Amino acid sequence: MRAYVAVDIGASSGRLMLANIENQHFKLKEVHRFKNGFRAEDGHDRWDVDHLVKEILVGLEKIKRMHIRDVRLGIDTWAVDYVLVGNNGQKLCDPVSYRDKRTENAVKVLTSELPREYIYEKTGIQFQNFNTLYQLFTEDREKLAQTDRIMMMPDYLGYVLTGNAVTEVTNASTTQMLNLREGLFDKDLLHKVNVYQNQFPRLVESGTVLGNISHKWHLKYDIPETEVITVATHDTASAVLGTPGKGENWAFLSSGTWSLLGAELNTPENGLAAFKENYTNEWGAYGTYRFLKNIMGLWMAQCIKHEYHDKYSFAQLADLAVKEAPFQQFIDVNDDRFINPKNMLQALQDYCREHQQKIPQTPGEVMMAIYSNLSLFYANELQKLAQILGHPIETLNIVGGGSNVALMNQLTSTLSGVQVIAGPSEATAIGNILVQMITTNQLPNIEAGRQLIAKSFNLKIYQPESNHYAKTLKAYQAYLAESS
Ligand code: LRH
Repeated sequence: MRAYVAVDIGASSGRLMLANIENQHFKLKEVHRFKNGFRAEDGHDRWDVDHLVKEILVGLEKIKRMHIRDVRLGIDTWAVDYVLVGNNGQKLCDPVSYRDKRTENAVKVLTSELPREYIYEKTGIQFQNFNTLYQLFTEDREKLAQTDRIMMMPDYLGYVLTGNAVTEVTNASTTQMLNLREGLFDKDLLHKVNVYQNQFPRLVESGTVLGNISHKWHLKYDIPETEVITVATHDTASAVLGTPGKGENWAFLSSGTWSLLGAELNTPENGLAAFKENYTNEWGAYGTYRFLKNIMGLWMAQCIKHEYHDKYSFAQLADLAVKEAPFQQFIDVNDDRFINPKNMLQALQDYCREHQQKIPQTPGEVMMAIYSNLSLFYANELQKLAQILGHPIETLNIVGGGSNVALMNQLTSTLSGVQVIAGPSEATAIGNILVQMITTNQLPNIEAGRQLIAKSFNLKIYQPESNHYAKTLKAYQAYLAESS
């Protein structure tokens, strides 16, 4: 039998996870973990993609040493970033990170030439400076002219490994360049940013067999026979697939570097209310849409942990936070200054100073400020989500690393009055593997996959603790309205 492997690469780390179904339970094991991050080079923050390819192969070597000879493998990464490939099949340069400053004003400039309503009506995608549309808008024109192929990050990794090039839709939709109605790249938007349809490899759905890892890699690395399957290559798409949501009225919160809060829909929702609230309709696997809002997420905590020289683990930071009182200050966590500040702690404290909010000082105070304000933001967005969709949200499924932070799960449940189901923390790798299993007929469909997940993982349930924060949420909403 073949083993299933998920390669799940986020902004700060990547890993290879080995999975299988044993005694009707989904089993998952981490076999390799490596660091990721961007660094300054040639005036931009860039990803080291050769490092990512190498680490995938090193992980596969470990798997072979476990006497596994036959592997199926899917790759997911963060969205929006792309690699420019020349006509010799090689990358022209290392890709620029979406957090790079080059797109700082790009939405403003581009939408002064093409109206927002026009772009949203076509794409249903939220306006974020870092979307591929704006990255290409600010891209080096000379480089673009030399570009044979524009490849999204996970598609590029699959291409380097197999030699086969595709553009997978869940990730491609985050470019803000796909036309919702036509199901293809939108010609007007491509034209606006000086690229051509034929620079993108053919669009494919999640669950397409890409091909085997090329012979040349077998010469360099002692790896198993490996067939690559193009899964839901956008990590958030995989995370939503790996969320054990039940019934009709559940929402998800994929809580990692970003917090992505929303609902899975069968038809996109790109009406006026969604436009005004800047909700997005990213394409999902199996004809679904991820209707969601991007929230700054644990990125803030990750940066601060780093700035404390990694003296504390995340668990220790959470323990310090619990000792502090919540809601000592209101912070709009989606303020642009937090996207890529030189120093996150400084940015947070400056924000509080400028907005006459209490300045958090100790690690516990700082972490509590982040956790309580993320929870407030989630509760506020849950209300908006219910309003836009026109039905109440009964359950919020929190998945990803952030689902381990009990404090935030409880605060979110109490603030929103919604039951929270936390886990699994590895939803992204799980969603990646579920698509591989469906593609290879090990599972009939995603519903069966979600049922399997619900019974295989220990999910934690949080109920609202009376309504003693109802006033706090109202005050926070008033604060946001006033300060925007
Ligand atoms: C999360 C994520 C998110 C995108 C962002 C760029 O990792 O993919 O869905 O908006 O990164």
